Amino acid sequence: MKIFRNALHRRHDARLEMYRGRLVPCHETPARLDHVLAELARRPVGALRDPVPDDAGLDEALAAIHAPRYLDFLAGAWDEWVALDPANAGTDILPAVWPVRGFRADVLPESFAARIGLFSFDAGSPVMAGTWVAAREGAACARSAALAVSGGERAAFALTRPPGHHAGPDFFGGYCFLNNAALAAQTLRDHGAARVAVLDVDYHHGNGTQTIFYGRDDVLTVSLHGDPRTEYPFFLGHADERGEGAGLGANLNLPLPRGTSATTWFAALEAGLAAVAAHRAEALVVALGVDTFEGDPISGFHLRADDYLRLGERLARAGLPVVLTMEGGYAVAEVGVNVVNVLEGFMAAAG
Ligand code: FKS
Ligand code: ZN
Repeated sequence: MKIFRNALHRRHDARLEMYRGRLVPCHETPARLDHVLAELARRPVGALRDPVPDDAGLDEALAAIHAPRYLDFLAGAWDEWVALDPANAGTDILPAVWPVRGFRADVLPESFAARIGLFSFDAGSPVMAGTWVAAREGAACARSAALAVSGGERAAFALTRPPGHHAGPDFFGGYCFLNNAALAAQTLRDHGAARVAVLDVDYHHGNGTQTIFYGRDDVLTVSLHGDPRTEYPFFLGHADERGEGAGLGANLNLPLPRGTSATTWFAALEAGLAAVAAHRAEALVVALGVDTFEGDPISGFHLRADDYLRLGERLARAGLPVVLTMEGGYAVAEVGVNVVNVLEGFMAAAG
C-alpha cells in the first residue's frame, strides 16, 4: 500500500478548544499521527512517501469541493489575525459568533470576527499560524493517494492531520479545515472513475462530505456514526437524509446509539457496503476514524483492536480500489495499532 504522509502536520498544533464554557486542551494532537508512524515502523505495510509537490492541480481540485471565498479566507486568516493586533500572534483563533437561521450568509462581512464565524460551525477548532500549511499538505496527500489509485494502485493511505470529514464547501469545524476524503473522491472522478463512493467509518457523522456531494449522483456518501440526536456534530447525520435533486438516493446515513457493540457495528458496515455495491462504484474512499474504539475518551462504540483487522479485511473483500484518509481517534496511545491493523487487514485480504 502506498502511504502519503503529511510531514507538515505538526505545524497545526492547536492549544485550546471551547468545552462546557471552558477552554480545555485540544483532543486532536500531533501525537496521534506520531503513534501511527511509530506503529508503521514496527509493522511496515507500505513505504512512506511525500505527496506530489503542491501544484496548480491541487488548487483546481480544492476549488471543485470548496468555495473560493472560503479558501481565500483560510489561506489568509492567520495574517489577518496578527494584523489586527500583533499581540494576537500568541493566541490561536476561535470563532465566537455565527449566522444562524434568518441571518445572511451572502454578504461577506468586513469584520474578521464575523467572517470566521461565517466560515465555521463550532468553537472547538482553533486556527493557528500553521493550520493552512498543514491542512493544504494534507490535501496534497489525499490527492496523491487518489492519483496513485487512479493510476492502478489497489490501495493508498493519506496519513494526515488535521482531519477533514467535517469540513464542508465553505466551513470548518470538528478539527477539520479541508475535506481530504471529498478531495480524494473528486480526484478519482476527475481521473476516470465514473462513480465513486465515500464510506465514512469515523465515530462522528461525516457532515462535510455529505454536504459537499448532497446534490450529486456520481459520488455516493455513506456514513456509520453515533446518532446525531446525542452525538457530535448533532445537526446532521439522520437516517432520513437521502440526498437531493440529482443526488437523491446517493446519501446513506447509518446512525447507531452510543454504546453500540462491534457486532451491531459490523452489521451496519454490511449495509453500507451493500449500498456501495448497488451504486456500482468503481473506486472507494474510506474516511478512517478509529474513535469507534472502546477506549476512546470522547466516543461511545465498542470496537477492539482486533476488530480493526477485520475491518481492513472486509474493506479489501469489497474488491474495489481504495483510498483511505485519516480522520479521528483520541485514545492516543492506541491510535497507531488500530489504524495499522486496518491497513494490515486490508493488505492480508487483498492478496
Ligand atoms: C469533547 C467535544 C468534542 C468535537 C468532536 C470532533 C470530532 C472530530 C472527528 C474527526 F475525524 F474529524 F477528527 N467535540 N471536548 O473525530 O470526527
Ligand atoms: Zn470522529
